[in-house]
Amino acid sequence: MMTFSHDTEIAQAMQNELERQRHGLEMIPSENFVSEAVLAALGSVATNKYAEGLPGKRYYGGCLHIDVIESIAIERAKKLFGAEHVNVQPHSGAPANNAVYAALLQSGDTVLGMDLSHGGHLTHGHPVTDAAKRYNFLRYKTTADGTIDYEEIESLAREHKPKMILVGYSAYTREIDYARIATIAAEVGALTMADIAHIAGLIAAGEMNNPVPLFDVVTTTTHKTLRGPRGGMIMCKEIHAKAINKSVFPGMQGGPHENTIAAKAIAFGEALQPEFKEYAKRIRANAKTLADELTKREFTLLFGGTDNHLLLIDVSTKGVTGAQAEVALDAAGITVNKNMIPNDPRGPMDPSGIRMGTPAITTRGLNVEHMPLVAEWIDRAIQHHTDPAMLRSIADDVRKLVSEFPLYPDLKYV
Ligand code: DSN
Repeated sequence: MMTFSHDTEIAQAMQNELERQRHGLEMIPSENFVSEAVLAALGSVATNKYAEGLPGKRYYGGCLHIDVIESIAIERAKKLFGAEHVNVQPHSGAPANNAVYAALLQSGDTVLGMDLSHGGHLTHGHPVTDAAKRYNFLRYKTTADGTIDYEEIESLAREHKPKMILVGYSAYTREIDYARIATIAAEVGALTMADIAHIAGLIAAGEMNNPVPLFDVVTTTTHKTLRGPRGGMIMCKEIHAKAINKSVFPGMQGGPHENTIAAKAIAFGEALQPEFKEYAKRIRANAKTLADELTKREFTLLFGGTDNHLLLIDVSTKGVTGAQAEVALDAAGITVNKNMIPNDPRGPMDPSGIRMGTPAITTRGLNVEHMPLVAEWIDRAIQHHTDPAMLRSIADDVRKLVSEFPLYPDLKYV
């Protein structure tokens, strides 16, 4: 077996990370556990190869086999999402989004995207990003009852005539009406872009609406509900293919990470199997049941619940801040992240909310029958957030439950 156990510093830290993943409930909605095949591809010899360019048109010799790998990744992605054109080279979600902007926009162009605190993403025009300096992002918000405000999008679109309308979110829990967005965009002559990073696996499995047939361009990461390696991907109409390819390379990136592309191909192959449809159904069922169980325990769920894999919760109604809840849950063996909520009066380092999701615990093997217990632990940890003994005893119970679902049982770094 190939190993780096001779590098004791890294090996020990890696073993510690493996144990952390094994012994806790991983509930950050953007994380997951890849298959052993995906893990093996990431550590494969494909990492040695430079392959700037695209399959069949490379700037380096020796790309014969890499071309096979990348072509399979592209074909599988096309089949999964019904895409006309796919570029699998973006290193991750943010570079994928920036490559799309560079391909399809001119400096100063107006883009409509959702406000971060209402569920959007930093790369959708938050003022701290580079893209926000280059383009004129207008940010729409959700309504008071917690749905996307399509009427606001429509009126902002009519008033400002954006070059692009952007949907797809990282903390929004409801289904998206892509057809309605496409109609608004057609009326004002805007391009349509969806960032499906969070829900790509649910879309691939047919569990949520698919924007790919309707939209000009769709970006995603491959490591969230899609359960692949950390990485990005762009899907688009054939008409944009050339501009997108050029923008990824040489516009933004150099050599593609072919080990990651091999891992993407394997993950897409897994997502094409019938078992993946069952997995996606279970993710949603777990999220819905957890939402119901937390609501019974008087938690305040934003957007009135969930249609997808994630929950956004206002923990201020429980007398704690998002950061306090995150720290307490961590001590109880449950990993979530603090998160802004719509119109949050608090700041991003200690907001009013937490965000959690079910993709990783579903991969682990938990089902709806486990969700009342998970909700009970979350409730107890937050109520007793200043009681280390209580938090430790929850962590012990968590550890007992997850040990029934082994994670990478043969893996060992030290
Ligand atoms: N950082 C990711 C998330 O957690 O949602 C999005 O890029």
